Amino acid sequence: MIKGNKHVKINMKKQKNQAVTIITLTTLLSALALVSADAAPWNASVGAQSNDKGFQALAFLPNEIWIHAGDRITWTFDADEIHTLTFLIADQPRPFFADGCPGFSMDPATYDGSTCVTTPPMVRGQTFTVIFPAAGNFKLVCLVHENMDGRIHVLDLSEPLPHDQAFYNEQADSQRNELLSDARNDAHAAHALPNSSHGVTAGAGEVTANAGGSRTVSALRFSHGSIKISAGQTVEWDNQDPVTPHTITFGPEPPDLVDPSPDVTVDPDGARHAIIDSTSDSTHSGFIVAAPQERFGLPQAPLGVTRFRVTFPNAGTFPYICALHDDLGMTGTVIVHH
Ligand SMILES: [Cu+2]
Repeated sequence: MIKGNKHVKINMKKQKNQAVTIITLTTLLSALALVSADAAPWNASVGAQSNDKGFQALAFLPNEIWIHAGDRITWTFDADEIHTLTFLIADQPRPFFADGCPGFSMDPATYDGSTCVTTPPMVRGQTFTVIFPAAGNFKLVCLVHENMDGRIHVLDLSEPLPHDQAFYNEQADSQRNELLSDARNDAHAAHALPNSSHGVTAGAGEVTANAGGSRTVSALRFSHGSIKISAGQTVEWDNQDPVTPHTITFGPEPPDLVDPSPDVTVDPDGARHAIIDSTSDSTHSGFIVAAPQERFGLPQAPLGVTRFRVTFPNAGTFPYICALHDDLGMTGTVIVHH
């Protein structure tokens, strides 16, 4: 803007007869300068994790921001767990994250409530900017995680903003610390309650809320990195997380992660059960996950399958993974003695 004004002043000296036009131009430039100084760039982040990636905060940090119409917010992704940054339109059914809105928005995107905006799944280090030209209150969601949302209040320029960027940085820091320490506590409290004496908890977590929306924390670890049993015994995995699915997968990952492999049977109490005879056997639990949350006016959700059992008739060392989170370190071993 300084350069522009200088240029305008030089023009003024050279062409006095166009002074009126130039004064108008100068006024316009000053007005633009005011608007652009006002159209503040804001910053926030998406997700957070512990150093070993085992504890994940599935949250927008912070998840409630007040800005002016014309402002933009740049979100920085901060986790190896995938997230999307998504603004749906009213009444739009939640799409599958890999499909987008459908499709994915260009960076920077503009959102005023009339057209859906979404990123593809993104991870640590990536950024995405959204410009908000019109006043309104907008819900921000992650298409990967159902209990991860926030809200952006876009106010007219005449309205004062309640907070500055330093406030939001502080909010993000304290919410990050709170959520990750919740995840740590959940993991420590999550002692498997098996129906056999050999229980492993496959994931723990909780959904929490503040005035901005829902946040989820997840401990993406098996409670016992390795468990020792005797031949003929059964190990039972239980998922204590309210929303995050996990799998117990011996051998190669099947193409279909949701459903159990054909060898898996169902026990009378609904738990899935497999038998692994040798270290070359493979089996896949399918998603072990809590039932979805109930909503008024909808049919009640079916019971989720939250337990998986494997019987080991023979001795050996049997490594396994969670096919969804092995890249974040969710792996384990069953050691079977004679
Ligand atoms: Cu998992």
